[in-house]
Amino acid sequence: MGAAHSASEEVRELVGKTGFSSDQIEQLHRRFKQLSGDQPTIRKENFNNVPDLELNPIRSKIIRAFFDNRNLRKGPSGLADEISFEDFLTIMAYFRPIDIAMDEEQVQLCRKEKLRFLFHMYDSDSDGRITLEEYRNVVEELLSGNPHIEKESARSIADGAMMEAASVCVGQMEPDQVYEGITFDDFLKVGVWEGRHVVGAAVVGTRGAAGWSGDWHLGGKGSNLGVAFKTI
Ligand SMILES: [Ca+2]
Repeated sequence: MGAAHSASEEVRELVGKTGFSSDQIEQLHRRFKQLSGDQPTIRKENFNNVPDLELNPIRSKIIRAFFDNRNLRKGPSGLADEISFEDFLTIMAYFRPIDIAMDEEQVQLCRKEKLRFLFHMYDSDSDGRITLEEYRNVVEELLSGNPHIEKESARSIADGAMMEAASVCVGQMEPDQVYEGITFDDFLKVGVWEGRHVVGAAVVGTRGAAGWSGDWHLGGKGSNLGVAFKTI
């Protein structure tokens, strides 16, 4: 942390801004320093040496999510070249477990933020819609780690989910009508994340679910997205 303020003053400010406790901020700061090699910012290359990410089929999407201006709340599209510690906290906050002390409204808000983060992972060109191509892309990548699932099957899983989204959101379509893709509102309506596959289930989490029990986990043990964020 910078030299302008005392460290504790800066931690206090970050507690107010991010909702993390001062202990959590210090713990995350140690990880940030480890990752950045003691530099003030992290670049994409710094993620190359995270062992738990190495085998993750959607590794590139996870790393990209850290630099996505939408997730950093810095703009409607584009990627940042590097992120500061405060940016890092902004991203880590999406992975924070749903707190049992939250009231229903806060839980809904928290879930919506997580879903927005997830939506951005699918909507790779930031145009506000997940097209069939983008959806296929994530599902194929996600299932690529499983030798028993062929590319064709991944494709049909994606196509089936997309058709369902169209029927829920548009209803009966005319023969020449084209469904242009899932908007964020559609995404909330359709519930593509709910158990459809592990990205959604893991990111959204549920109150008290094992994957979210107080650790920086994205996904449970053995899941495709079993990224232990504690190693980040
Ligand atoms: Ca898109």
